[in-house]
Amino acid sequence: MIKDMLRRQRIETPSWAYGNSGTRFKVFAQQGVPRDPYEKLADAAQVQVHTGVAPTVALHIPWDKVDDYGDLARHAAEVGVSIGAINSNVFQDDDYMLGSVTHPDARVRAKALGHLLECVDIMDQTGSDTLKLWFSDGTNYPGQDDIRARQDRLAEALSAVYERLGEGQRFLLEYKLFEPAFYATDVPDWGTAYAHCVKLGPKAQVVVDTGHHAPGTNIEFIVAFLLREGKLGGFDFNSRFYADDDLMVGAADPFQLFRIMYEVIRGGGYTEETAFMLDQCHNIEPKIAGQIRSVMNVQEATAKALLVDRDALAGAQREGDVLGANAVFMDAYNTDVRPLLAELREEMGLAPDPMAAYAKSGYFQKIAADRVGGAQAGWGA
Ligand code: PSV
Ligand code: MN
Repeated sequence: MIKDMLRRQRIETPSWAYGNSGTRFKVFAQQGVPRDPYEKLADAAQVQVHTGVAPTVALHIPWDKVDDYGDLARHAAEVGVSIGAINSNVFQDDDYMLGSVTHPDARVRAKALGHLLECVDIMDQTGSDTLKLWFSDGTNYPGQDDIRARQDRLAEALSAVYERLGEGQRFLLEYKLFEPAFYATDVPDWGTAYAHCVKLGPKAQVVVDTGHHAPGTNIEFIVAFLLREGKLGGFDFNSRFYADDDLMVGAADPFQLFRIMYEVIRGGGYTEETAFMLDQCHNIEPKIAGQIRSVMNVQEATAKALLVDRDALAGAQREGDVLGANAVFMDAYNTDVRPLLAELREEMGLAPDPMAAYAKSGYFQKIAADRVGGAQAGWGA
């Protein structure tokens, strides 16, 4: 039963995780990094080959811009993956210094909206059903712009994108507390994202990027609440110690990941309707292996969450047995699920240890030798 649930799990990897990345201080180039979206998909396919639960890849436009998206989708199928969410980018053009869809100038707003609509065109061409919207929009100084008018402009743009969505398509609205805006971000929290999505209708849902909260925020509460309202569209998984660190999910706080996955299961969100995506950058660790490790971290948290004895927990909760209820929860968390997952992988025809299998495959040595010359993909290219 638990194994069946784990076998059905789907975790989407992001194309940008395979490119070079870094901080504003330095982007370190690594060996074998893809030069184009085709090579990114080939790398993502390795994660699928060794884990069996990562069959889709999120694209970021314009980082993954190609002439022929139909051809890219065909290439994806050839290497054994398919295209997942299309991530829009209205944060890297000079025009967006004061915002994109909330910019005070109507010309800039129209340009940003044009990009979002282009992303829906790309969904049509790739067969993707999910558009991910993240806005860096906001202000740095009190009085800089009209906070309320910016909400009106945001609502207008979201409504136009919503109207453009086709049958079976949806958008996920992502929030982020701060950065790059340092005073007031236009979509800073789940409440703002939720309110806009509720107004628009069922094709608009909230995506929870686990790195986008103030320290100490109870993310599992947000997950429980959004699921209860039918508004949790998915996750951008990563982990953070300080700000939006984009580190490997489950690295900073595996217990938090377990608590989140418990609420997902408890709230009926463990279905194909919820997008479980990674949104990470591997600045100093090897990228494909970093993605494999991340997928395994999500699997481990999920297995532990599935192990929670729900009947015993409900019983203890009914009795007001505080310590008993907590013990049921902790028992599951403290279970070593690695043998169970190793067994499952063998049943799926995979190696029990994906990290070791990938290392043994020689794929990294091959791309390091083959991918010489050309411009390596990076965060922003
Ligand atoms: C913004 O910080 C974000 O989380 C959005 O999802 C972007 O699309 C992504 O990072 C880019 O890495
Ligand atoms: Mn994100």
